[in-house]
Amino acid sequence: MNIAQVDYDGLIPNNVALGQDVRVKRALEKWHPGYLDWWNDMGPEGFQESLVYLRTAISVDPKGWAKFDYVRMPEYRWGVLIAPQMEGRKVNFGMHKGEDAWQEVPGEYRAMLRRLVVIQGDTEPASVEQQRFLGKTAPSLYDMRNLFQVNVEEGRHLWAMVYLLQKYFGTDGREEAEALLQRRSGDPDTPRMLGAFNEKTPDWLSFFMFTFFTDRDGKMQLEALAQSGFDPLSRTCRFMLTEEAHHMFVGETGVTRVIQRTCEAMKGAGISDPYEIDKVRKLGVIDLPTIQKKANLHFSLTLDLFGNEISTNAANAFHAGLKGRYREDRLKDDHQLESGTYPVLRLVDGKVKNEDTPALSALNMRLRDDYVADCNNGVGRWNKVIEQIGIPFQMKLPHVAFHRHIGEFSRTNADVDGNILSPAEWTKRRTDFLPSAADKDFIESLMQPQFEPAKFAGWIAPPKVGIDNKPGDFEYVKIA
Ligand code: BYC
Ligand code: FE
Ligand code: FE
Repeated sequence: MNIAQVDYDGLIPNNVALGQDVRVKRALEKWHPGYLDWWNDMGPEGFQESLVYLRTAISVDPKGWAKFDYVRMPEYRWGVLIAPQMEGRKVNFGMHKGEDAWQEVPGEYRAMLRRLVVIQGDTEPASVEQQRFLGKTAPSLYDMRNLFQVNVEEGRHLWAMVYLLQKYFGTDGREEAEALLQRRSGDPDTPRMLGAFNEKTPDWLSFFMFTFFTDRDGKMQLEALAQSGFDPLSRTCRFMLTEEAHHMFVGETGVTRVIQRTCEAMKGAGISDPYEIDKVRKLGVIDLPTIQKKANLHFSLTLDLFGNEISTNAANAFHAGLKGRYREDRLKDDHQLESGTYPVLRLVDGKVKNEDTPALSALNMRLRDDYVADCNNGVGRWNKVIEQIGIPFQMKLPHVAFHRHIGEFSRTNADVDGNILSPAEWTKRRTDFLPSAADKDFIESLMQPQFEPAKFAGWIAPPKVGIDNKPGDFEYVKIA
């Protein structure tokens, strides 16, 4: 069978020849009911019976891989899809550089590889759990549909990692696959593994910030894992990245539409000072300084997901050929990094300073730098909208030392410009930088559902074009 075609005949759509792999097929079929229980318990609340206009992958050919149709979410065809094998692919970095890429797990790297797959897998259901109540306050059916699209695809990403666990990691893989259905975002006893995935996503501005910032960490990590010398992981991540592009789109256009609506409302009311917060809020839109605070929060929480700036784990994973740099294959150096250095931002005697560090140890920092650059491009596009409407305000990423819980800056307090603050100053000024209880209450007051086709809540502009080129009055979700 052509790898680009997906086999839809069995219970589990796939392009990995599951039909000929009885052991793994059975293992996945056994895991399936638990997955559906999880989806029904922890997936989008209140809309499981609704018909949602969703895309489903039918091929892994980048030119035409998805079809759109109305689907009830629990009936979505979650499947195992991987990108085509590249003939003669090699390990492209680390000590095994130049050897044939591995089709089986190298014994000596089993534990390291399993940990990477489990951590990646854990984030996917976590995000669904974090977003499960948002359907009820969707600002439009268009947005609701996009939320559910992201949710079902994060569900599929869990399937992607579970396939790797079941196929390549034997009994312990099976146990990890079960555990992925047991942990719960924010649960004090069985939390999800990484910090940001235990935070709340309480409102739609948070959702858009999350898909802008946190799904973008997903993109960076998947790009790094797509470089892996373990070929099945590489191929899996390559296809996940195709889906991830839409998540970026939802975040970027979501925030842009909020900003646009605010600026247009200000202009209409003749308010030019963005800091006239009460006046702006009276217009029923979110003032720009509060949008900035939400960005500060989600950016800083997401930076923690890159781990410690200086990390032996990261060095080991690179050295072993398991996790590369962002777009490793396009970089021009020796791809082994045994000798070079990389500048790492550190806290030295209470001051933020760059320090040259062995390049291998600094890989988390490097990926984070690439991430920050990618975020900045998006922020630049937000600012174009503000500028075009003519409001004197610029969105800006906070300093990387701001509001951190992992790494170099977790033991200090910094403001958004990276100035170190005393604990007392931090407490006093915290709500200058991060949403206050009053900010949260205000945003919550705006979160009134708008479920009529073609209509949008007053705090967000309509999108430029519909999904799948549908007209403006298209009913993206038929609510049951
Ligand atoms: N929270 O050596 P270090 C996505 C732990 S998002 C809690 O610096 P390393 C998605 C760390 O585990 C992408 N703990 O760690 C987005 C370690 O503990 P142990 C997810 C943390 O390994 C939106 C210790 O601190 N994928 O896909 O270099 C929606 C020492 O740390 C945290 C991946 O992350 C934290 N934030 O870096 C849906 C890829 N940070 O083992 C989906 C796989 C660190 O010593 N993961 N620790 O007990 C990795 O590559 C790395 O494990 C990490 C951490 C980058 C996460
Ligand atoms: Fe994902
Ligand atoms: Fe995503």
